[in-house]
Amino acid sequence: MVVLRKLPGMPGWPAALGLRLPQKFLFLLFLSGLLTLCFGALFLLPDSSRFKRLFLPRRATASASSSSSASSSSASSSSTRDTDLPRSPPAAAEPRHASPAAPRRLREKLRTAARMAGPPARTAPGSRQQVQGGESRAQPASAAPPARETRAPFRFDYERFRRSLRHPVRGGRSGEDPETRARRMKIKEMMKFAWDNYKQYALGKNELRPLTKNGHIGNMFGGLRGATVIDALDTLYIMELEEEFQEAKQWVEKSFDLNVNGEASLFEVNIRYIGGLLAAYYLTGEEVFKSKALELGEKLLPAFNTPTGIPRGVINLGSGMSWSWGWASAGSSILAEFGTLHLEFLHLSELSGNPVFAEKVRNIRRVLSRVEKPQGLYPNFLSPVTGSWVQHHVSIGGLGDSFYEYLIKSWLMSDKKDSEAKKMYDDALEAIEKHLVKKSAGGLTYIAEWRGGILDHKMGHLACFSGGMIALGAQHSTGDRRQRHMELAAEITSTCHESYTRSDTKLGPEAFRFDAGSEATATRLSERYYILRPEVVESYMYLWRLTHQPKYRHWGWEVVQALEKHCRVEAGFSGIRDVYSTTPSHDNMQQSFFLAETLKYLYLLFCEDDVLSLEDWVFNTEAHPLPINHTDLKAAGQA
Ligand code: DMJ
Repeated sequence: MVVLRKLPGMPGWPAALGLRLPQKFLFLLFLSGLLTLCFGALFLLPDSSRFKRLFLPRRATASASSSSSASSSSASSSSTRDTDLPRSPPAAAEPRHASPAAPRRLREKLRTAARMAGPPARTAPGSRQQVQGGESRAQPASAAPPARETRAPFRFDYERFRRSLRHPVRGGRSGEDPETRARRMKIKEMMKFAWDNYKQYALGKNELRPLTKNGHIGNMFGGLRGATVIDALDTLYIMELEEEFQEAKQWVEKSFDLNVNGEASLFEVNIRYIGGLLAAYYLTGEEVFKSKALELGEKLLPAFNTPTGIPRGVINLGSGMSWSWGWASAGSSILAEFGTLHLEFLHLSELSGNPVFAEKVRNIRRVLSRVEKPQGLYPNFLSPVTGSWVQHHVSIGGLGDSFYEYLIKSWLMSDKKDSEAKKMYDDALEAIEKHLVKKSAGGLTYIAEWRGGILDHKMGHLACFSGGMIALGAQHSTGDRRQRHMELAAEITSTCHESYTRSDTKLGPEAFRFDAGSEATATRLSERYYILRPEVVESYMYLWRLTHQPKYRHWGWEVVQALEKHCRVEAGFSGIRDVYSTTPSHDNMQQSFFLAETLKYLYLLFCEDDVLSLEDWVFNTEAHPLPINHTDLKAAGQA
């Protein structure tokens, strides 16, 4: 106690008061008691958090402070994981200057002002933001617990989500005829065969090479492995291939390494890996799928660091550096790539409580809704620097396709709240109907491509998904429009079926044309191949569910038979090089989307409608089911 030390030449101040020894002791005792009381009071007083900050380590003060920063949600660092979440999100917390000494009404006002000031970086269960549907709405004030309470990090309420579903995910198993069941079982056997061979010869590689019986890694996924495992998870689960699902899950737990350093396609990683992991989580509730999806999602965020926020197509998953595809004109980004992130990114925000993912895709929407569209059409190439179109090529097939798909599905996934997406979809479809939909001399309806105003009378296999999409969208139109769109969907699907029936293998070519006397056939050698693509059976599945016309099941069964005859080899399924040759040569590749999409859509075609019901789920463009946000049940507290 420095103050009591006797200074040279000066009497000590207790002595100066003329105290004797016992009195001195009593005085010292009293003084030390007083000091202890004062010091302790600093901590006991209600508004003592500032003093605490002076004395306690920074981390321990997190729950006492109401000052978590919105910018902490930034993409960049691993500090955005659940364990590091600030415990007291600002939207629900009191502003720093609102001491309990302030009158209650003033404190209420301050709390309301804080809530309206904008979304927090993170949200806690009591103040969760609705991130689906392009909206960000705070829950009512009554849901927010008092600011000073210690809160747990954000946790997605999986049980609540499951209660919000209207149908059991694998359906109720009623009312099916024996033939339908037998066909479904056959498709399940095909899935088991595809998986078993992948597991035996290529587990951990991206795809199986079924002729040479080894694995293929490729360069699309930036060093990530196991594309077939991730793509197959939900199909295995839905088909009740329990043992195989466990094998796949174990691989994810033990061997799926995200610390890779390579160039990945943002689009492919998103639709296959993030989509596959999200679907596996929603179907099973297994945390490993969620945490891997979120970790991977954060690795994709640097791709959005461009002047417009439109992401570039390629990203190094290790360094975060990103760039545009070398083949994309003038460093542009591709419509079908940056336009196919919305569904997955909204779910990443929903599951993490971190709005950064949703903000990224809302910004893409903003740029697209503002840019001028030639004749109402969306060209395929956009500059991420200027936000303007780079080339006027429009296609509902490759380079454009899933952008349109994600507009209508964003609206559906938002429980029909995202009206901006619906309007963009309706307007785009109107322009497509007006400028691109044509009828061939032989009466086949098709959707042509558009190059600066000149039509290319060609349809890619990829464009055949549009029959299903247009039928899905038509369900929510009325009167003439609904009928017109259902007819268009059926006609396009029928044209795609023609592209199959007109080949010798009964499988369709990569692209088919309607010029120089050809009708739904490939005219170039380079367009005759079939790589196990799903788009045609995808449309059969939607048209079946929405019309129940038996022809769609018949057409699907034709595909099953053709796959068995021409694509099944000793160790898996392979694509073929020429659909017009009865002795086709195989390309030695079992694509991961064959397990994710082709076999899943075929299986669903022979299921009752309540298996992955369209009332509960939308399929991402890789056929991974993502749940619809049933806001009515949530609002009513039934979920
Ligand atoms: C899949 O990866 C997806 O369907 C994507 O949208 C387009 N191409 C393949 C399948 O053909």
